Order: sequence, then C-alpha cells, then structure tokens
Amino acid sequence: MATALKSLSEHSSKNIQDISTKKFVIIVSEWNEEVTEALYSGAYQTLLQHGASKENIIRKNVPGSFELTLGAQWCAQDESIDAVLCLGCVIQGETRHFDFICDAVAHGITNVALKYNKPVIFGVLTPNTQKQAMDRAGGKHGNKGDEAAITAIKMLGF
Ligand code: DLZ
Repeated sequence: MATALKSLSEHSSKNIQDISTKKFVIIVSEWNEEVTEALYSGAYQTLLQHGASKENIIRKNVPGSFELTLGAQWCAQDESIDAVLCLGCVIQGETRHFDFICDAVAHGITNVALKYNKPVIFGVLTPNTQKQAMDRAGGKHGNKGDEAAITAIKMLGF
C-alpha cells in the first residue's frame, strides 16, 4: 500500500471512522526538536481535521526517542486512552547509538501495543541527515506526524 504512494501523508479513506469521542495521547521526543515539533503539529492538525476534539488530545514530552516506550506504556495503561502516537527523530550518527535506539524503540512500542491491546503508533523518523528529516516533517515527502495520526485513526476503525 504505502510503497505505491508518493508522499507519506497520502492515504486512502478506508477504515476512517468517527473519532469525535476517541482520546489520544501524542508523545513527543525533545531530541531534534525542530523536526519533532513539526511532526507534532502535523499529527495534532490531522487528528483535528478528522473530527477529534481538542480536549481529547493530550500532549506529553519525553527527553529522547529511547524514552518513548516507557512514556507509551504509562499512557497506554490508562483505560480511558484509545490510542498513543509516539513521535521522534533519530538521526544516523557515527556510532552504533542509532541502531540501539531505533531497535529498542521499534520493539518497545510494538510490545506496548500488544500488551495493552490498543494502537501505539511508531511515528519515529530514522534518517541519515537533518535535511532528510525535514523533508519528512512537513517537507517534500509529507509529514510522518500526519501519517502517524492517520494510522491511529485507521487502526481504531479496524
Ligand atoms: C543519545 C541520543 C543520541 C545520540 N541521538 C538521539 C537522536 O538522534 N534522537 C533521539 O530522539 N534521541 C537521541 N539520543 C537520546 C536517547 O534517545 C535517550 O534520550 C538517551 O540515551 C537517554 O536514555
């Protein structure tokens, strides 16, 4: 599906249902803040555009992407929360830190979703450069924050 799409933010309308009563948490990593704030903005606006109400969208911050997993667990265990969006940006460096963080977050978020049986969305960019990140945070390749929001909505309509 996604490979046929030109921009990350393009999507079909399948499984898009009423989300006016759904409660979301958006967790934002503070590392690479310029990128993650743009991801947040995209996710927040996309939820609103699809009918979520402002009071049902909670924002939380974590220091870095590695902490997204624990933040997601704290939010997902709250039964009133319907979906959790995890937004971060890990830029490839000269050490293996990148691999450890990306692997840990991807596995961690998957585990939280399975443990709490609700959508916990991996909205983490893993580019080689800041430029590639910005291209995917409201630039020429769309906004992965929008994509995370749409993914959450679609999973709620599964
Ligand atoms: C330490 C670190 C490094 C080197 N790079 C990033 C990054 O590109 N993106 C990101 O979100 N976080 C990075 N961090 C911080 C880790 O995610 C984490 O906050 C620390 O290792 C403390 O647990």
